[in-house]
Amino acid sequence: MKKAHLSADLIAAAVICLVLAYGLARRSSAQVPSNSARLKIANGTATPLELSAADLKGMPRTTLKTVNPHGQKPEVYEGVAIQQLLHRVGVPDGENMRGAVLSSYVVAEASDGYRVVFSLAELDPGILDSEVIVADTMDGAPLDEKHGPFQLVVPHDKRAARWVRMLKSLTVSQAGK
Ligand SMILES: Nc1nc2c(c(=O)[nH]1)N[C@H]1C(S)=C(S)[C@@H](COP(=O)(O)O)O[C@H]1N2
Ligand SMILES: [Mo]
Repeated sequence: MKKAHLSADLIAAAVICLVLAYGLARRSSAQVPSNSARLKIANGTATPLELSAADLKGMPRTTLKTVNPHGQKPEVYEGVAIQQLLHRVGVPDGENMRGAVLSSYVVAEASDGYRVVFSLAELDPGILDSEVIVADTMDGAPLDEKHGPFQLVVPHDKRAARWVRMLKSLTVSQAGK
């Protein structure tokens, strides 16, 4: 009889341990590591691209030396030309940037909810010397929490308002549709 009690206690203790361990495991898996950030790039009904920081490092890279309108000294940004990224979701370039495409626009959204718009045409180097990039480093170092991991750098703008920090997504849409 005593033996039966003991094993019931043991089973209860084991169950409590399992429940605690499960709870701890869930808590730690809920903490998103910072390197899991994804940049989403969407164009209409096509499957959106979800790029990791490593994906971005593996694409053709662009380096830009520019002065942040709110800073004084030149800064060197490195990342991927926005046109490269848009191309991956079917945005045309060169001579194909014509017709209905010219009524399309990109919404760039940040993780704090900040959003800005660009027309597709103003992001096309064949139309404008815009040189917009999605940067992931500044002066050789990864962007800090306030700016990164991804940030738009918009050298042709006279104010920094469209230098979207903490960039989360780029979404292409057609005006009036
Ligand atoms: N995500 C996000 N990006 C943003 C903003 C913002 O509020 N949220 N403000 C913009 C404006 S108005 C300016 S002037 C610059 C300021 O950037 P800084 O703090 O690096 O100077 O960020 C731009 N990018
Ligand atoms: Mo600003």
